[in-house]
Amino acid sequence: MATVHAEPYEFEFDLATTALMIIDMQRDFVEPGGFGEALGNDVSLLRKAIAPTKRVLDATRKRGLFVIHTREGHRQDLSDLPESKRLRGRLKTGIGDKGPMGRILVRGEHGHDLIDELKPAAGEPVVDKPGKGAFHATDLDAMLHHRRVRQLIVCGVTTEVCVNTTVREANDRGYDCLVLEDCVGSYFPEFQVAALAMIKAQGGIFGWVSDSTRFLEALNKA
Ligand code: TIU
Repeated sequence: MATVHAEPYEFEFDLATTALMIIDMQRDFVEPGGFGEALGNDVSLLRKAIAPTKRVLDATRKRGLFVIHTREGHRQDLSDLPESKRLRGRLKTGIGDKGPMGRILVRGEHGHDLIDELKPAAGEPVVDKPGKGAFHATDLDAMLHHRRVRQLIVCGVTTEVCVNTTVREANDRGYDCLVLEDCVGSYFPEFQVAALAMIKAQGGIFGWVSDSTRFLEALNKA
C-alpha cells in the first residue's frame, strides 16, 4: 500500500489495483484554434494541466499502472447524440457541425482526437464516451472490473464537468478516486476551486484531492 498526503486525509492505494485515467485531453478542448476557444474560452487555463499530467503519465507507465484515456464525442451519423445535447447552447456552430478542426466532437475528426503531448501508448485503452461521465454508455466499468481496479488517479478536463461527473459515477460504483489538482483544468478559475472543494467536501464524499508532486512521491516510494 502506498499513501498520498491528500485532502481531506491520506489516500491509500495499491499499485496492482490502481489505474490512471486521463479525461478528454482533446484538441477541441485544449488547443488554440479549437472548439473551446471558438466558444470564447481561454484555453491556456486548460493547457496548464498538460505538463504535470505528462509527468504523471510517464511515471505511472514506468510503474506498470493501467492507463486509460477518454474522449468525449459522437458517431459520424450522430445517432448517439441526444437532441437535447445538440440543441443546448443555441450555438451557431455546435456538435456535428464543421468546426475549425473538423466536425465538432465527432469521432475520427482531428479536433476530437487527443493532443500529441498525451498520446495513448500501445495497450492503453481509449474510451469513446458520448456523455460527460466516462461510465455512461461505455465499457469502462467492465474494463476496470476485469483488471481488478479499485482506485483511480484522475487527470483531465474540465474539472467541473467531465471530471466531476466521472468521479461521481466512479464513486457510486465503488472506486476510490484521487483527483490531481494541477492535472485538471477549467475555463473558469472559480469553477476549478469549487469543483475541487466539492470532491473533497465532508470527508471526501466523492474522493480525494492532491498535488501531483505528492502523488509522484508516493508512487516512487511504493
Ligand atoms: N470534457 C468536458 O468536460 N466536456 C465539456 O463539455 N466541458 C465543459 O466544460 N463544457
